[in-house]
Parts: sequence; structure tokens; C-alpha cells
Amino acid sequence: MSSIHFEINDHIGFITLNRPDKLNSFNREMALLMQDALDLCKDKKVRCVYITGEGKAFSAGQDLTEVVDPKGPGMKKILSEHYNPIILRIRRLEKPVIAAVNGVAAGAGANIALCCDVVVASEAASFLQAFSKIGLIPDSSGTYFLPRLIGWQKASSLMMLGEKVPAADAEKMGMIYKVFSSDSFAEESKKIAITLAQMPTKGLFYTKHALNSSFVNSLAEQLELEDDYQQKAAKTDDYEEGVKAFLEKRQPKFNGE
Ligand code: T3D
Repeated sequence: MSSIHFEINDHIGFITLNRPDKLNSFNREMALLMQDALDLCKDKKVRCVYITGEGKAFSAGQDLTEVVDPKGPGMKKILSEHYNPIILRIRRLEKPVIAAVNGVAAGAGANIALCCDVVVASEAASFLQAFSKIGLIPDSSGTYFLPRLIGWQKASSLMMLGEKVPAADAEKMGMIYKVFSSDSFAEESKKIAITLAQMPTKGLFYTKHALNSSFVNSLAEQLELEDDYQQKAAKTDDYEEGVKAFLEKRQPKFNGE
């Protein structure tokens, strides 16, 4: 049994965190295998990525037994070789990445979910910036994305107090996109993946990268970038098909090119 399960179905790369007896907490093996799985998602036949957890948790973040293991990787490697490369792979991937948060998401587990393009959760899920409770700071891009998602004050308070946020509250405060009932979660979250995998993949990629840059660009720079990406989007097969299908009053059939 591998700590990451990976398969491609219907143009979707399914990545399942698979250490359920450890609440899918990350050890070195799982972090490196997740990077490999994200690399496999660069393949053209993958048009959307779906990340979830096996069992009752999404992920409890860093496996804390590994950090006290004298033969373990140590703090420096844990960030520079495990989490940071995962976050950068997700943000740079030229297709949408969905986090389907099935249960508790804590520490790095929460922040990996929150850096994804679409974050949905089961009503059984919760989000926890667990770091302050053990004397650490929020990593895995938490200090970057969380204040941008929910505002500085809420982010700062959640990071310092380390309170667990139920999925329904996370949705209300704009931390995540949608919550589904436990019964419908698997089906509804996969429906989103299927929809995205059939959409104009390059257009979605340009949208993702424009959003990445909007955090740092001036208005003038961002307008220039939108212009540049729009010229590129307008040269895709999918743009041609989208306009043609609209004028012919039929459903478009996008090929992702
Ligand atoms: O050096 C570094 O650490 C750098 C890296 C930083 C990145 C990080 O992610 S730091 C944050 C690490 N994560 C945490 O601090 C979360 C710790 N876990 C919890 O707070 C709770 O377990 C949860 C809120 C996630 C879930 O609570 P609950 O009540 O549903 O489950 P539980 O009973 O606490 O846990 C079940 C078992 O999983 C338990 O083991 P046992 O008693 O059944 O043998 C527990 O010890 C284990 N477990 C949970 N989280 C972790 C873990 N074991 C190792 N590492 C964990 N992170």
C-alpha cells in the first residue's frame, strides 16, 4: 500500500492521501510521492486534479512522530523539500486543482488544501491552523493565502488561537468554496472535477496564473497581463469552439487545446 494513491480517470488526476491510520499526516515518503503524483498530472491527458484523503481525515499536517525521530528529515528539509515544492507545484500546474476536504485538515494539511484553485468540503470536515499550539508558525503558504481568503483579522486570530473551524463556518467566511452534506460530498465534489476537466483547459490555466499575479501586481501591470493572456486564450481551439457552439446554439465540445 502506498501512502499516495494516484489514478487518472476521465481526464482527472485523482490524488488520495493514504495514511488513514495516521490521519493522513505527512511523512517524507508521502510528501515526496505527492510531488511525483503532481508531476504526473502535467501530462496533457490530465485536465483537472482532485486531491482528497482516505478515511476520516483529509490530513493532520506534519506527522509529529517524524519530527522527533533523530533519523527524521529535520525542520529545514521538511519545509524546503516537502511542503514548499508541493505548494509551488499546485500553483504552477497548468490546470485546475480541487481540494475535496473529506475530514479534518490541520497544519500543513489545511494549508495545502487552501492553496488549491477550488476548495470544497464535507460537512464533517474542519480546518485548523494547528501550528501555534506546538510553537510553530503557519507554513505551507498559510500566511500567504489565508489572509487573502478571509481577511487579515480573521486569519491572524485563527492562526494565533489555533481554533478549529467547522466546514460550514469556513464556507461562510470565504475560506472555501462550498460545503456538501456527508452523503453527497463524494458525488458533488467529483461532479465539479468532471465539469472542470471538460472546460477550456488553457483558458482556465491563464485565469489561474492571472490570479496568482494579482496578489503582487499593480493595476496597470495586471491589465497588461490580462491583455497578454487574453490574446493567448483567443488563439486556442477551445475559444474558437466556444464561440462557434454559442452561435450554433449547441453545447461546446472543448478539447483542452
Ligand atoms: O517540524 C515541523 O513540524 C515542521 C512542519 C510543520 C507542518 C505542520 O503541519 S505542523 C502541524 C502538525 N499537526 C498538528 O499539530 C495536528 C495534530 N493533531 C491534532 O491536532 C488532532 O489530532 C486533529 C485535530 C488533527 C484530529 O483530532 P481528533 O480528535 O479527530 O483525533 P486524535 O485523537 O487527536 O488523533 C487520532 C490519532 O492520530 C492519535 O493517535 P492514537 O492516540 O490513536 O495513537 C493522534 O496522536 C494521531 N495524530 C493526529 N495528528 C497527528 C497524529 N500523529 C502524528 N502526527 C500528527 N500530526
